[in-house]
Amino acid sequence: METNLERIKKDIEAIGEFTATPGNGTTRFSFTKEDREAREYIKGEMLKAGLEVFEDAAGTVVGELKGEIEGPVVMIGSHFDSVKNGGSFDGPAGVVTALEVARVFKEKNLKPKYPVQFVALIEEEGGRFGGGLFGSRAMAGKVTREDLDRFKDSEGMSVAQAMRDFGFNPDKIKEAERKPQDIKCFLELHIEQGPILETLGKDIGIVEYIVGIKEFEVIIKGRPDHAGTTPMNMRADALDGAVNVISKISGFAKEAAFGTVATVGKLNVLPGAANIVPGEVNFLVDIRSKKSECIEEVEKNIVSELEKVCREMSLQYEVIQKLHVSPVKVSEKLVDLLKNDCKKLGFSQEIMLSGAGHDAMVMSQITDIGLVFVPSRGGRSHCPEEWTDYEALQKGVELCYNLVKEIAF
Ligand code: HGY
Ligand code: MN
Ligand code: MN
Repeated sequence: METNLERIKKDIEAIGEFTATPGNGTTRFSFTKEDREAREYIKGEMLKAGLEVFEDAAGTVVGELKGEIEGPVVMIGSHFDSVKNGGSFDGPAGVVTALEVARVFKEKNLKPKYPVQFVALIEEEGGRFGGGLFGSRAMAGKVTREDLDRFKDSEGMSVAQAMRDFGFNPDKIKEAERKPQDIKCFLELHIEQGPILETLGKDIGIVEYIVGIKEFEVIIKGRPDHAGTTPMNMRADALDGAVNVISKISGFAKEAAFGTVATVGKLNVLPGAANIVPGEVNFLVDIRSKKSECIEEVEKNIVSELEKVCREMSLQYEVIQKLHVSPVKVSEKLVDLLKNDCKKLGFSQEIMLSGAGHDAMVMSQITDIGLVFVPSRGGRSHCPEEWTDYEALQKGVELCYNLVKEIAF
């Protein structure tokens, strides 16, 4: 191996320290103290690797190795934010891959023809503001200045305000945009976050398709009343309505077939007391499928169920779109290069569908993408138990190093 296992391990452990929930997984939301600590570490490692370091207008950290020519750039990286109480590998495995590739380029004094940009993307998970894929969507020109006011965290702080408090100017968001001619390709290594590679005993997942995702918030409004004195037939119970709808959602996903999945991962009941009939409920719906029409079908069924239940129970509802990304086919050229490189390196490989969303799916809107998976122990992710053996991660890093060398020269 030309990459260095100890450095890979050190990076993952160092970045994993930057969490708001020590002892209970990684919680690293964007524009927070933990974000600051992680980005300063990453910038430090990029500088040591001899890169020119800057942050784009969205807050993504970029390290650049100049090429013989001005551009287009070869880009490699992933995100450095996390979900709440997540693991140390989701995102950082791809950032550390970029750092290690940069170091080996420096060690070997490699001067590429094309500039190479090593990136740590911001707010992929949407853990703080909802939606997600923020850094890559900003690069793809899909984030508007209005979005920065519209998306808010659980304290009601907008992305724009959080950016200003952190030292970024939200009015410059459009400067983060890259044009297709600016980027030669985008390569991302990510943990699989599922059980397939471990079950099959394979080293590397080469992703061919990434599922489409639709995420939206549902707000149901009824009437808060006294829980003791209000007869059942005189209530406008927002939670009663919500559970009627939510209980149908998994059935809608199963009916849609093609591996379509739907999840309600967050539910708030207001005002939230045992002796008050819930006056308002809001919940988040996440629908994914490799077929767009399946996503539309599930959403349509949910909205018609909302219509019916709210009419029958004298409730009102609102649906607020948070994220919509279509299914993505990964570039065949990069898939073939990855297949050949795996063979050359003696790594076993599995061609896969990604059920998780990744920045690569957004970058596919402006450039060719490659997405490499390494195994997740027990298929677990988005939890403190998330783990990938360092030797397994290093195989993915080694593969990416070889691919970047092939593309950038
Ligand atoms: O939700 C996802 O699939 C990714 O982890 N953001
Ligand atoms: Mn994730
Ligand atoms: Mn991720």
